[in-house]
Amino acid sequence: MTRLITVGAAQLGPIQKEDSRESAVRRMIDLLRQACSKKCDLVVFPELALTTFFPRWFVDDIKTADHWYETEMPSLTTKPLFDTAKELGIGFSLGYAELTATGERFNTQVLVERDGTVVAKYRKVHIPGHEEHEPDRPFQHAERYYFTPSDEGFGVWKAFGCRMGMMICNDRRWPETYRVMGLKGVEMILCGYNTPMHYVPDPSQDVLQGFHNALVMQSGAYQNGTFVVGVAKGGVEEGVEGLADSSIIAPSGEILAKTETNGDELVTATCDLDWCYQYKDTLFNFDRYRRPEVYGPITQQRGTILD
Ligand code: CDT
Repeated sequence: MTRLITVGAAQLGPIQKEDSRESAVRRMIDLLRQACSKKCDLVVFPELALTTFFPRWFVDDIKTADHWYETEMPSLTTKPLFDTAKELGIGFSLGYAELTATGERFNTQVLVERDGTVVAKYRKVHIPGHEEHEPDRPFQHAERYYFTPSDEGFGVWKAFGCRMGMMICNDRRWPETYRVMGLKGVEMILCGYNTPMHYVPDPSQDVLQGFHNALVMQSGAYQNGTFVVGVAKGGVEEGVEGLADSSIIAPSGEILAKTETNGDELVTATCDLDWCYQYKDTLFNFDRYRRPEVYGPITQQRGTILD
């Protein structure tokens, strides 16, 4: 039987420092309603979708940043989003900063089914940027100060009649992210991102941001025979321009839908999951063609070792 999922990439424009979570939730509810009129089963929102991208500022005492984090999900503030999704019968995935009961801080994404139940939470594995204050930068990218890298790895969950995976922003640049999920049979990977157009350590990469974003997600989709849904928080947020270019990518690596603006915008695609097997069962038949016996260094060492 054909398995079809209509998915929406619900890009958000900027969320400024003074904007409330309630206003972000209202914007997401508006996108959910648009998604309903496009008959979506699932809507994907960006990384840190409830607040501004706060790691662009450093604070000496991290406890003074607690207000950026969620201690529960759903929370009082996000409940209207869960309620609307349930009312419309649409699932969603949403990124947020998580502060656990034991005081751990993760960059997290939640997957919610059409009946409003939480399927899974994924905590970001690859945390980019820096740990310390770097006062000479035009803006900070202190994610490594604000978030602990998760050791839980990459899960794949049965939901929406599909094998679903999640990754968050910088995770999408690492081929291991996709391959671990590929080895668990993933059919659709959901990814939110906040990508500054200006890469401070090497500004020559600035003009390539859109190219690199497409390059990594299209190749990850193709090499693992999976759909990838990449969703931005784009536009100028607190003076920092963020890449938009949200897209829905097929297992062939082709882009099926892509946003045209850098504001709140929904694009959708109906995904036939059988398409995954045109790649998983042929060129990328892992069981037939992979050679894990010669891939040892991938898990045994972190950095390059020169002879
Ligand atoms: N949010 C996030 O992971 N952004 C990174 C920026 C890398 S530059 C410090 C990204 O990979 O897009």
